[in-house]
Amino acid sequence: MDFLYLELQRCPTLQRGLIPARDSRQGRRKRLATTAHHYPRSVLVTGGAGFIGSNYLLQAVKAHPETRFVNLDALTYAGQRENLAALEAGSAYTFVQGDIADLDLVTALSEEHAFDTVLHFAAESHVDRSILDPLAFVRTNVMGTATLLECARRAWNGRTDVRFHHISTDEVFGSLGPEGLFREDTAYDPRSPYSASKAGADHLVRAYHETYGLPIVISNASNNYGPFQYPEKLIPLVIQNAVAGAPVPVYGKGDNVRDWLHVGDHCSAIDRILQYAEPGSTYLVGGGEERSNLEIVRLLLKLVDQALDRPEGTSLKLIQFVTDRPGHDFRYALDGSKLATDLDWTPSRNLEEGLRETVAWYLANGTWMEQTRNRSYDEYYETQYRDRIDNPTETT
Ligand code: NAD
Ligand code: TDX
Repeated sequence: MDFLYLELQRCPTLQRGLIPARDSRQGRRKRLATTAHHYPRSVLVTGGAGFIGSNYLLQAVKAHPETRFVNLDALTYAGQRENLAALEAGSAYTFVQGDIADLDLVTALSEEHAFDTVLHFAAESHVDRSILDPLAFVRTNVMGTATLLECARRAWNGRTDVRFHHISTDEVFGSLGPEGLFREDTAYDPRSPYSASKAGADHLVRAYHETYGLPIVISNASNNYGPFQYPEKLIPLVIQNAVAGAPVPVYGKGDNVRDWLHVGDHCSAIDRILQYAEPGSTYLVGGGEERSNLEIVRLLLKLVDQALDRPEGTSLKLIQFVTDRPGHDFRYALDGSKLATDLDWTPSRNLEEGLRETVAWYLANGTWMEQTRNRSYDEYYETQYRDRIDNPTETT
């Protein structure tokens, strides 16, 4: 069973039989340009208390009722165990607080649970923090990934019925100009400590495949948005500042471009890749929704105003152009055709609808935001933004 099954269960159009569920699924399987099929039974999920990991586990535990999931998460500022409270009562899900760079812990967990799958989300994930404190990124993203790989190599000892799936980012490819797309064979050219550390992790994952034959897959995704994203990232930051009537900081001129992917789509792509990608392969996962930062910010402000019944345009005055991010990558954009052709996967969410739902989620989950906005967030915000906001570069 995969996430498509869940989509079919909740989609009235499909339930009414316009696209028969069974036929659709069988048809998809026939079209896949792969002979691989890995069905996970015992999965080590790392970083499952973070944004994407939480969304993945909430879907996967339902979609794979016969699979057991162990979530190893250090609960850094970005991890919230409460996201997954609903899963803790069941026997299919276990939470372990710990560090992926702790070889003894990871070894003990793999002996206890006999994992056949590692789904590796855990990372330091915010570019701005990597500029403030790069070594934390090298430690978790490079050393942590190396530790997991080494543990998997020792535990699996040449087995082929296993998978190590690294969740990576399009940022490893660097910065595009106004034209062109990243492809799976684009040369790596990371430009921030975050993207360099993710590139280092990708290289190690591939090295374990080439050298030891470890059955790995890598997916490099574009910018995600949706529920449970820590408010340091652009979209939740804009929503919360707009709700509070606080300045909305836009780096530089706001003309940098990102390709936005709904986290639910990303999770369904991960599920497809994990099960059907050939060992050793890489897939790019994009949302096909390129926008400049200024376009995204304006759209979000409109959606917040609508959700709060404010007169149209009320929040636009909150936009404040501030000092740019050093080394700010200009544009990310992906060619998703390999994933579409080989594994019959394309994103399903429209950006404006996805953002409207996301705004509604944050407005309905104020307590989550309060819990997440702990002291460390306020300290971080002060360090990252105080000078910028006190010294705007221009105003709208
Ligand atoms: P996040 O920052 O929201 O969550 C990271 C999680 O990892 C947190 O729960 C944290 O507690 C945990 N963690 C951090 N260090 C750890 C350690 N040493 N040991 C164990 N757990 C640790 O990140 P996210 O946005 O959910 O991203 C998940 C993965 O997806 C990352 O690898 C990231 O590089 C990748 N990615 C993210 C995006 C995006 O737009 N957010 C896009 C592409 C790829
Ligand atoms: O306050 C802000 N103002 C602003 O203009 C913030 C936080 C961001 N920005 C800009 C910088 C980027 O061009 O918005 C864009 C998006 O910024 P982030 O949300 O920080 O994402 P980005 O740096 O693009 O990286 C994200 O996508 C790829 C994730 O954080 C990474 O984990 C992922 O790998």
